Amino acid sequence: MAGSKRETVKLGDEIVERGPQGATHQVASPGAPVLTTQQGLPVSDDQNTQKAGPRGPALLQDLHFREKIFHFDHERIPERVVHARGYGAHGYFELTDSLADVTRAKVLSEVGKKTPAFVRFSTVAGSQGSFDVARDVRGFAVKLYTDEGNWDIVGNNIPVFFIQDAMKFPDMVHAVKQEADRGFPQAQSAHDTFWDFASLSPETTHMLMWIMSDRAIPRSFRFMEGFGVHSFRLVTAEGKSTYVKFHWKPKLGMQSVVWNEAVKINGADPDFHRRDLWTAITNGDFPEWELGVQLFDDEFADKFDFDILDATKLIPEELVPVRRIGRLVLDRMVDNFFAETEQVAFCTQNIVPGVDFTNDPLLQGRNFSYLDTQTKRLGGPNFTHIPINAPKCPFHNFQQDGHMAMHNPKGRANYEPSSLDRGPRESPTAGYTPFQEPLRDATTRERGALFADHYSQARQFYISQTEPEQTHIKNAFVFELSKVEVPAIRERVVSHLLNVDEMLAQQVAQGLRLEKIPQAAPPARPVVSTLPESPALSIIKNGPKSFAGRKLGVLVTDGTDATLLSGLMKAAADEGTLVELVAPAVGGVKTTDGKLVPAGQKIVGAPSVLYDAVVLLPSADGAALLNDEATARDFIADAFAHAKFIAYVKEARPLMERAGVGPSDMDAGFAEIRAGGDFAGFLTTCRDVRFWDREKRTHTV
Ligand code: HDE
Repeated sequence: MAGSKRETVKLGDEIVERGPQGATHQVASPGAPVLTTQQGLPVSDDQNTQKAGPRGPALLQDLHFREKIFHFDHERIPERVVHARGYGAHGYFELTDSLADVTRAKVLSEVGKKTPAFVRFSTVAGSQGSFDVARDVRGFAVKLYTDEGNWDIVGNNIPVFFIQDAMKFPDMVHAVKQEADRGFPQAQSAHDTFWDFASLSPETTHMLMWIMSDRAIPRSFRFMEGFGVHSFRLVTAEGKSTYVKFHWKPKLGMQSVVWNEAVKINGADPDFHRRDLWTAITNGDFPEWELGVQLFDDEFADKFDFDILDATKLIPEELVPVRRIGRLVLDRMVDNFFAETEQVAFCTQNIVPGVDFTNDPLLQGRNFSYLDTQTKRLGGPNFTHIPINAPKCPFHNFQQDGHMAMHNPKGRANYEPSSLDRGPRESPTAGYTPFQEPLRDATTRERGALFADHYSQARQFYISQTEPEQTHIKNAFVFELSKVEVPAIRERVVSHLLNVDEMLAQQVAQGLRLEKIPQAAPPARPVVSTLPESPALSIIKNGPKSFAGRKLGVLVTDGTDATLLSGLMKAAADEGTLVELVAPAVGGVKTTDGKLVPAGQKIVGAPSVLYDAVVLLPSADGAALLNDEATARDFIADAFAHAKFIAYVKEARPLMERAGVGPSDMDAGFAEIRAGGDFAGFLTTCRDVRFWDREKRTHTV
């Protein structure tokens, strides 16, 4: 047959097989599998359709072609209506402190037990193909495959939410997604419909403060906290309930990017967060979080200034400390993105005996939504048969049939009670029983009275931030509202901010150049302005203790000092910092010892926004060569503008000046490296992540 004729040819340094049509293949290793159709029929030619003659029309009888294209045509499933863009990884949860006194859940009682876990991080508003560093909430969904069934903590990286009642979720999501008529903007809240909805819904105010803060532009999934958000219950075998809020605390501390960086990262590497997680896990640098719980009882709930059922409120850690009870480690990437990350189906109603819900009206709405949406998204009720969704403990029931049923009950009796087969039976002792909460009120659509306080905790969040963080919040409001076309919407937002912090409101008004400050929105409940600062709410106050897990971008050229470079590599390895060499060509540079050192990136594809700090190690000639390379100048100018720590050799100074960074700009964020240079000292400085003082000089409008 013509299609099967092969010859061997040389391609570069490799010997490959070439078919008559020119396509080349690696030489098949002995025993390599034969390509087949889905029915197992061996395929003779995967390059050409059957035709009536070499130039003739294609034939419908080509079953291999038909099957291949038919399958391709059906590859897509609906993307998630929210949280469409996400990235998942496997790992385990290990309990370090037992909660057996407050819950019968085995996963929270047996210290040392490792429970398999799958985690999916996501942005909310963007489509599946949008960029990673959108200003947005991040989903932080954890599936624990416990011995008592799957327990999903479907949380976010922000502990509060936009709305209080699930009834408003479709409105809120419609408003933030691309506008209905024009189909843009993608993955952004900076547009009229979002701010229109938000400014007409004062309950969003607290969450607005969070998403205008740097929490919404994390440096990486590895550097963010996670929260269960709602108040849940832990319940003992005797039926005693304790309220609980779940927290995930990143071992690496928190870190975010700055907004101007985010804008540029999204162009330079739309997969910035995915790549970060992939690289860390495949390098064996496994990210880790501690599971923390805030436990409280009805007495605390009754005395608390806010309703614990209101998901727009949090419980300050200073009031109820977070008790660390276990660790979550992500140590394995998926084998197949679609099979696992895309098909994983989280559901708030997946709980285990000993964990239970509260009457939070957002949570109760979610309990309906997730199962419903999975049925549509994954095509039927048997999505639990997909391996990523199936429990890892034994499971038995009489649910049957439906599309793609993979686990089918055996035997005659597919029902119970039955006397014919000895099938599975319910267990009053092992089984889940809902917490027995007395119901007392008449049916209503009212919300609890305390739900009406929309500003007090927003204010508390704002006053708990450091100065640079407050500036970023102000700038974010100004940026977002400057994209809003309708002036009345901008004013409405300022009218709410006046109830949060007058100075903030004034600064935002000034940034927008509002002609006059509007009146404060009338609060539905008096604002409690005495809530104290809560240091736990600031990222900078909870930053890293080392520069581990961060990435240095090192600019090198031919003639880079080999001793300095190896000193840097050693210091970075000691600190646990990743190093990427950025060079004029990806093939690398010849250092002073004559060796060719391969580079990680060519300068044009590696702006400094991709790194946490930079080192400029060119030779004098190399620096001169880069003098007229705009991307090299941007590399330095951006590192400076983004308040990064910068180490340099004296040979780099002319290039730095060319980039607009002259001697008068050199602040304490710069370190000159001399012969035998002290990179360890520089990396210790980098633990502070940025030299924030510089921002006042680089962002003045
Ligand atoms: Fe979700 N949410 N949500 N959500 N949510 C979904 O479920 C919904 C809310 C969260 O990686 C959907 O499988 C309603 C709060 C995460 O697969 C959908 C309400 C929090 C993910 C849905 C909320 C979340 C989702 C879309 C208001 C933080 C991604 C696809 C009552 C505590 C999970 C899907 C993943 C996904 C509904 C509010 C977190 C439509 C109705 C609050 C992390 O079912």
